[in-house]
Amino acid sequence: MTTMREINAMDKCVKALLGASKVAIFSHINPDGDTLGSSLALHRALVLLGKQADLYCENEVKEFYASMSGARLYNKPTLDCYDLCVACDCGDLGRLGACVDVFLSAPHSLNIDHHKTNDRFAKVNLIFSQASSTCEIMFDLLKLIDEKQRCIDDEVAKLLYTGIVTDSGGFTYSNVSAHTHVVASQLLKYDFDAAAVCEKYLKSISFNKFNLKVRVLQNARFFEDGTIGIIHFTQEDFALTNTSEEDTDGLINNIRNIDGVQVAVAITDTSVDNSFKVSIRTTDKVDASAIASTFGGGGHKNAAGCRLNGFYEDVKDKLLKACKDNL
Ligand SMILES: [Mn+2]
Repeated sequence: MTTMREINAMDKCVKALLGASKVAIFSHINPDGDTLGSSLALHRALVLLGKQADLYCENEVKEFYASMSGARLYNKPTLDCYDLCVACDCGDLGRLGACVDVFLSAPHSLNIDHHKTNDRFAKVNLIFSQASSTCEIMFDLLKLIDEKQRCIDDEVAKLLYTGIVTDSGGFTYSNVSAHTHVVASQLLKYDFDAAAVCEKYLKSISFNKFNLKVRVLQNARFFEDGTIGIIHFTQEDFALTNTSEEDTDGLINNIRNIDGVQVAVAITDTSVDNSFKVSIRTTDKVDASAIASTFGGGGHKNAAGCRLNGFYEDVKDKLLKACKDNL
Protein backbone atom coordinates (compact mmCIF):
# COMPACT_ATOMS: atom_id res chain seq x y z
CA MET A 1 0.00 0.00 0.00
CA THR A 2 1.11 3.50 -0.71
CA THR A 3 1.49 5.50 2.48
CA MET A 4 1.30 9.27 3.04
CA ARG A 5 5.05 9.26 3.57
CA GLU A 6 5.60 7.85 0.08
CA ILE A 7 3.08 10.23 -1.55
CA ASN A 8 4.85 13.16 0.13
CA ALA A 9 8.21 11.83 -1.02
CA MET A 10 6.91 11.52 -4.59
CA ASP A 11 5.77 15.19 -4.52
CA LYS A 12 9.09 16.29 -3.09
CA CYS A 13 10.97 14.37 -5.80
CA VAL A 14 8.90 16.02 -8.55
CA LYS A 15 9.57 19.48 -7.07
CA ALA A 16 13.27 18.78 -6.58
CA LEU A 17 13.72 17.52 -10.15
CA LEU A 18 11.74 20.39 -11.69
CA GLY A 19 13.59 22.93 -9.52
CA ALA A 20 17.08 21.62 -10.27
CA SER A 21 19.20 22.68 -13.21
CA LYS A 22 22.41 20.68 -12.63
CA VAL A 23 21.79 17.09 -11.58
CA ALA A 24 24.13 14.17 -10.87
CA ILE A 25 22.62 10.68 -11.12
CA PHE A 26 24.19 7.65 -9.42
CA SER A 27 24.01 3.92 -10.19
CA HIS A 28 25.21 1.28 -7.75
CA ILE A 29 28.49 -0.63 -7.94
CA ASN A 30 28.44 -3.64 -10.30
CA PRO A 31 25.48 -2.06 -12.08
CA ASP A 32 22.53 -4.19 -13.17
CA GLY A 33 19.68 -3.52 -15.61
CA ASP A 34 17.54 -1.79 -13.00
CA THR A 35 20.07 0.71 -11.66
CA LEU A 36 21.19 1.47 -15.23
CA GLY A 37 17.66 1.60 -16.64
CA SER A 38 16.36 3.94 -13.93
CA SER A 39 19.45 6.20 -14.00
CA LEU A 40 19.62 6.41 -17.79
CA ALA A 41 15.85 7.00 -18.05
CA LEU A 42 16.08 9.80 -15.50
CA HIS A 43 19.07 11.29 -17.32
CA ARG A 44 17.26 11.32 -20.65
CA ALA A 45 14.07 12.66 -19.07
CA LEU A 46 16.01 15.56 -17.52
CA VAL A 47 17.65 16.34 -20.86
CA LEU A 48 14.17 16.35 -22.47
CA LEU A 49 13.19 18.84 -19.76
CA GLY A 50 16.10 21.06 -20.78
CA LYS A 51 18.29 20.33 -17.76
CA GLN A 52 21.96 19.40 -17.47
CA ALA A 53 22.75 16.04 -15.92
CA ASP A 54 25.73 13.72 -15.44
CA LEU A 55 25.85 10.01 -14.70
CA TYR A 56 28.11 8.36 -12.14
CA CYS A 57 28.97 4.76 -11.27
CA GLU A 58 32.06 3.32 -9.60
CA ASN A 59 32.34 0.66 -12.31
CA GLU A 60 32.32 0.89 -16.06
CA VAL A 61 29.10 -0.39 -17.66
CA LYS A 62 29.55 -4.06 -18.56
CA GLU A 63 29.57 -5.09 -22.20
CA PHE A 64 26.24 -6.88 -21.62
CA TYR A 65 24.51 -3.56 -20.89
CA ALA A 66 26.62 -1.35 -23.16
CA SER A 67 23.88 -1.06 -25.78
CA MET A 68 21.47 0.59 -23.34
CA SER A 69 20.80 4.10 -24.60
CA GLY A 70 23.22 6.55 -22.96
CA ALA A 71 25.42 3.88 -21.33
CA ARG A 72 28.52 5.59 -22.77
CA LEU A 73 27.75 8.79 -20.84
CA TYR A 74 28.79 7.37 -17.45
CA ASN A 75 31.67 9.02 -15.60
CA LYS A 76 32.16 11.76 -18.19
CA PRO A 77 31.17 14.77 -16.11
CA THR A 78 30.20 17.89 -18.00
CA LEU A 79 29.63 19.94 -14.82
CA ASP A 80 31.83 20.62 -11.82
CA CYS A 81 29.09 21.09 -9.26
CA TYR A 82 25.48 20.04 -8.82
CA ASP A 83 22.38 21.39 -7.11
CA LEU A 84 20.79 17.94 -6.86
CA CYS A 85 22.15 14.39 -6.58
CA VAL A 86 19.94 11.35 -7.20
CA ALA A 87 20.81 7.76 -6.24
CA CYS A 88 18.90 5.09 -8.19
CA ASP A 89 18.47 1.54 -6.84
CA CYS A 90 21.03 2.06 -4.04
CA GLY A 91 20.14 0.58 -0.63
CA ASP A 92 22.84 2.49 1.24
CA LEU A 93 25.65 4.96 0.60
CA GLY A 94 28.17 2.13 0.34
CA ARG A 95 26.48 1.08 -2.90
CA LEU A 96 27.75 4.32 -4.48
CA GLY A 97 31.33 3.18 -3.96
CA ALA A 98 33.91 5.86 -4.66
CA CYS A 99 31.22 8.16 -6.14
CA VAL A 100 29.83 8.87 -2.68
CA ASP A 101 31.92 12.05 -2.33
CA VAL A 102 30.22 13.61 -5.36
CA PHE A 103 26.82 12.51 -4.02
CA LEU A 104 27.46 14.23 -0.70
CA SER A 105 28.73 17.43 -2.36
CA ALA A 106 25.31 18.77 -3.42
CA PRO A 107 22.91 20.71 -1.18
CA HIS A 108 19.97 18.43 -2.05
CA SER A 109 19.67 14.69 -2.63
CA LEU A 110 17.10 12.05 -3.59
CA ASN A 111 17.21 8.32 -2.91
CA ILE A 112 14.91 6.37 -5.23
CA ASP A 113 14.87 2.66 -4.46
CA HIS A 114 12.94 -0.53 -3.75
CA HIS A 115 15.33 -2.40 -1.42
CA LYS A 116 13.61 -3.13 1.86
CA THR A 117 16.98 -2.77 3.61
CA ASN A 118 17.30 0.84 2.35
CA ASP A 119 18.60 3.03 5.18
CA ARG A 120 17.11 6.34 3.90
CA PHE A 121 20.44 8.11 3.46
CA ALA A 122 19.28 11.11 1.38
CA LYS A 123 17.39 14.34 2.10
CA VAL A 124 14.32 12.90 0.34
CA ASN A 125 13.83 9.13 0.27
CA LEU A 126 11.38 7.62 -2.21
CA ILE A 127 11.39 3.99 -1.14
CA PHE A 128 8.71 1.54 -2.27
CA SER A 129 9.94 -1.83 -1.06
CA GLN A 130 6.95 -3.54 -2.67
CA ALA A 131 7.91 -2.30 -6.15
CA SER A 132 9.38 -4.82 -8.59
CA SER A 133 12.18 -2.47 -9.48
CA THR A 134 13.43 1.07 -9.19
CA CYS A 135 12.35 1.48 -12.82
CA GLU A 136 8.74 0.85 -11.78
CA ILE A 137 9.00 3.70 -9.24
CA MET A 138 10.85 5.90 -11.75
CA PHE A 139 8.00 5.50 -14.23
CA ASP A 140 5.44 6.67 -11.65
CA LEU A 141 7.66 9.64 -10.84
CA LEU A 142 8.40 10.65 -14.42
CA LYS A 143 4.73 10.15 -15.37
CA LEU A 144 3.75 12.89 -12.91
CA ILE A 145 6.18 15.27 -14.61
CA ASP A 146 5.29 14.03 -18.12
CA GLU A 147 1.64 15.03 -17.60
CA LYS A 148 2.74 18.68 -17.51
CA GLN A 149 5.90 18.64 -19.61
CA ARG A 150 6.89 15.76 -21.85
CA CYS A 151 9.84 13.81 -20.44
CA ILE A 152 9.03 10.20 -21.42
CA ASP A 153 9.85 9.23 -24.99
CA ASP A 154 10.40 5.85 -26.69
CA GLU A 155 13.99 5.58 -25.39
CA VAL A 156 12.99 6.40 -21.80
CA ALA A 157 10.22 3.81 -22.02
CA LYS A 158 12.61 1.16 -23.36
CA LEU A 159 15.12 1.86 -20.58
CA LEU A 160 12.45 1.57 -17.89
CA TYR A 161 11.06 -1.60 -19.45
CA THR A 162 14.57 -3.10 -19.48
CA GLY A 163 14.97 -2.48 -15.74
CA ILE A 164 11.56 -3.93 -14.90
CA VAL A 165 12.13 -7.02 -17.04
CA THR A 166 15.61 -7.71 -15.61
CA ASP A 167 14.73 -7.09 -11.95
CA SER A 168 11.53 -9.15 -12.11
CA GLY A 169 12.99 -12.09 -14.03
CA GLY A 170 10.62 -11.37 -16.88
CA PHE A 171 7.63 -10.79 -14.55
CA THR A 172 8.19 -14.10 -12.77
CA TYR A 173 9.40 -13.05 -9.29
CA SER A 174 7.21 -12.47 -6.24
CA ASN A 175 8.00 -8.74 -6.41
CA VAL A 176 5.65 -8.48 -9.42
CA SER A 177 2.31 -6.84 -8.59
CA ALA A 178 -0.76 -5.71 -10.50
CA HIS A 179 0.89 -2.30 -10.60
CA THR A 180 4.03 -3.73 -12.22
CA HIS A 181 1.86 -4.92 -15.10
CA VAL A 182 0.03 -1.58 -15.27
CA VAL A 183 3.38 0.19 -15.63
CA ALA A 184 4.60 -2.36 -18.19
CA SER A 185 1.40 -1.96 -20.18
CA GLN A 186 1.80 1.83 -20.25
CA LEU A 187 5.42 1.45 -21.36
CA LEU A 188 4.43 -0.91 -24.17
CA LYS A 189 2.37 1.90 -25.70
CA TYR A 190 5.66 3.54 -26.67
CA ASP A 191 7.51 2.46 -29.79
CA PHE A 192 10.29 -0.02 -28.96
CA ASP A 193 10.86 -3.73 -29.47
CA ALA A 194 9.89 -5.28 -26.13
CA ALA A 195 10.46 -8.86 -27.31
CA ALA A 196 14.01 -7.92 -28.33
CA VAL A 197 14.62 -6.51 -24.82
CA CYS A 198 13.55 -9.85 -23.30
CA GLU A 199 15.62 -11.83 -25.80
CA LYS A 200 18.74 -9.79 -25.10
CA TYR A 201 18.52 -9.50 -21.31
CA LEU A 202 16.72 -12.69 -20.27
CA LYS A 203 17.51 -15.38 -22.82
CA SER A 204 20.70 -14.82 -24.80
CA ILE A 205 23.93 -16.27 -23.41
CA SER A 206 27.43 -16.07 -24.88
CA PHE A 207 29.18 -19.32 -25.78
CA ASN A 208 31.85 -18.60 -23.14
CA LYS A 209 29.18 -18.11 -20.48
CA PHE A 210 27.57 -21.37 -21.57
CA ASN A 211 30.91 -23.14 -20.95
CA LEU A 212 31.24 -21.48 -17.54
CA LYS A 213 27.70 -22.61 -16.70
CA VAL A 214 28.44 -26.23 -17.62
CA ARG A 215 31.63 -26.30 -15.51
CA VAL A 216 30.16 -24.71 -12.41
CA LEU A 217 26.76 -26.41 -12.35
CA GLN A 218 28.25 -29.89 -12.58
CA ASN A 219 30.18 -29.16 -9.37
CA ALA A 220 27.12 -27.94 -7.44
CA ARG A 221 26.88 -29.29 -3.90
CA PHE A 222 23.64 -29.93 -2.05
CA PHE A 223 22.95 -30.01 1.69
CA GLU A 224 20.12 -30.57 4.18
CA ASP A 225 18.23 -33.07 2.10
CA GLY A 226 18.61 -31.04 -1.08
CA THR A 227 17.08 -27.85 0.35
CA ILE A 228 20.34 -25.89 0.08
CA GLY A 229 22.43 -25.78 -3.09
CA ILE A 230 25.83 -24.12 -3.37
CA ILE A 231 27.89 -23.30 -6.45
CA HIS A 232 31.41 -21.89 -6.54
CA PHE A 233 32.89 -19.76 -9.31
CA THR A 234 36.68 -20.00 -9.13
CA GLN A 235 39.30 -17.87 -10.85
CA GLU A 236 40.29 -21.06 -12.68
CA ASP A 237 36.75 -21.44 -14.06
CA PHE A 238 36.95 -17.88 -15.40
CA ALA A 239 40.41 -18.40 -16.89
CA LEU A 240 39.54 -21.70 -18.60
CA THR A 241 36.31 -20.39 -20.12
CA ASN A 242 37.55 -16.88 -20.92
CA THR A 243 34.87 -15.36 -18.72
CA SER A 244 34.82 -13.03 -15.73
CA GLU A 245 32.78 -12.29 -12.62
CA GLU A 246 30.11 -10.51 -14.64
CA ASP A 247 29.35 -13.74 -16.53
CA THR A 248 28.07 -15.32 -13.30
CA ASP A 249 24.89 -13.22 -13.48
CA GLY A 250 21.76 -15.34 -13.31
CA LEU A 251 23.44 -18.76 -13.27
CA ILE A 252 22.47 -19.21 -9.61
CA ASN A 253 18.84 -19.46 -10.74
CA ASN A 254 19.61 -22.86 -12.26
CA ILE A 255 20.14 -24.09 -8.69
CA ARG A 256 17.23 -22.19 -7.16
CA ASN A 257 14.90 -23.61 -9.79
CA ILE A 258 15.58 -27.23 -8.81
CA ASP A 259 12.60 -28.92 -7.11
CA GLY A 260 13.16 -28.99 -3.36
CA VAL A 261 15.86 -26.32 -3.26
CA GLN A 262 14.86 -23.49 -0.93
CA VAL A 263 18.15 -21.63 -0.78
CA ALA A 264 20.70 -21.30 -3.59
CA VAL A 265 24.07 -19.76 -2.86
CA ALA A 266 26.71 -18.72 -5.38
CA ILE A 267 30.17 -18.05 -3.98
CA THR A 268 32.43 -16.20 -6.39
CA ASP A 269 36.18 -15.75 -6.04
CA THR A 270 37.05 -12.10 -6.46
CA SER A 271 40.36 -10.96 -7.87
CA VAL A 272 41.52 -10.43 -4.25
CA ASP A 273 42.75 -13.63 -2.55
CA ASN A 274 40.40 -15.06 0.11
CA SER A 275 37.70 -12.52 -0.67
CA PHE A 276 34.35 -13.79 -1.93
CA LYS A 277 31.23 -12.25 -3.39
CA VAL A 278 28.12 -14.16 -2.36
CA SER A 279 24.71 -14.22 -4.03
CA ILE A 280 21.71 -15.79 -2.34
CA ARG A 281 18.42 -16.73 -4.02
CA THR A 282 15.52 -18.28 -2.13
CA THR A 283 12.01 -19.55 -2.58
CA ASP A 284 9.24 -17.73 -0.72
CA LYS A 285 9.77 -19.84 2.41
CA VAL A 286 13.20 -18.35 3.17
CA ASP A 287 14.32 -14.74 3.61
CA ALA A 288 17.49 -14.21 1.56
CA SER A 289 18.10 -10.73 3.00
CA ALA A 290 18.13 -12.21 6.54
CA ILE A 291 20.91 -14.61 5.53
CA ALA A 292 22.88 -11.84 3.79
CA SER A 293 22.48 -9.44 6.72
CA THR A 294 24.21 -11.99 9.00
CA PHE A 295 27.35 -11.00 7.09
CA GLY A 296 26.63 -7.28 6.68
CA GLY A 297 24.97 -7.62 3.27
CA GLY A 298 21.43 -6.87 2.18
CA GLY A 299 18.87 -7.14 -0.56
CA HIS A 300 15.38 -8.46 -1.05
CA LYS A 301 13.37 -11.34 0.41
CA ASN A 302 14.25 -13.69 -2.45
CA ALA A 303 17.50 -12.20 -3.72
CA ALA A 304 20.32 -10.82 -1.62
CA GLY A 305 24.08 -10.64 -1.45
CA CYS A 306 27.08 -10.09 0.79
CA ARG A 307 30.87 -10.34 0.84
CA LEU A 308 32.96 -12.66 2.99
CA ASN A 309 36.68 -13.07 3.60
CA GLY A 310 38.55 -16.21 4.59
CA PHE A 311 39.39 -19.64 3.23
CA TYR A 312 36.78 -21.03 0.85
CA GLU A 313 35.75 -24.01 3.00
CA ASP A 314 35.33 -21.77 6.09
CA VAL A 315 33.31 -19.23 4.10
CA LYS A 316 31.12 -22.03 2.71
CA ASP A 317 30.57 -23.49 6.21
CA LYS A 318 29.59 -20.09 7.66
CA LEU A 319 27.11 -19.54 4.84
CA LEU A 320 25.72 -23.04 5.19
CA LYS A 321 25.12 -22.48 8.90
CA ALA A 322 23.35 -19.15 8.22
CA CYS A 323 21.19 -20.87 5.58
CA LYS A 324 20.25 -23.69 7.98
CA ASP A 325 19.41 -21.14 10.70
CA ASN A 326 16.98 -19.46 8.31
CA LEU A 327 15.32 -22.57 6.87
MN1 LIG B 1 16.61 -3.05 -8.43
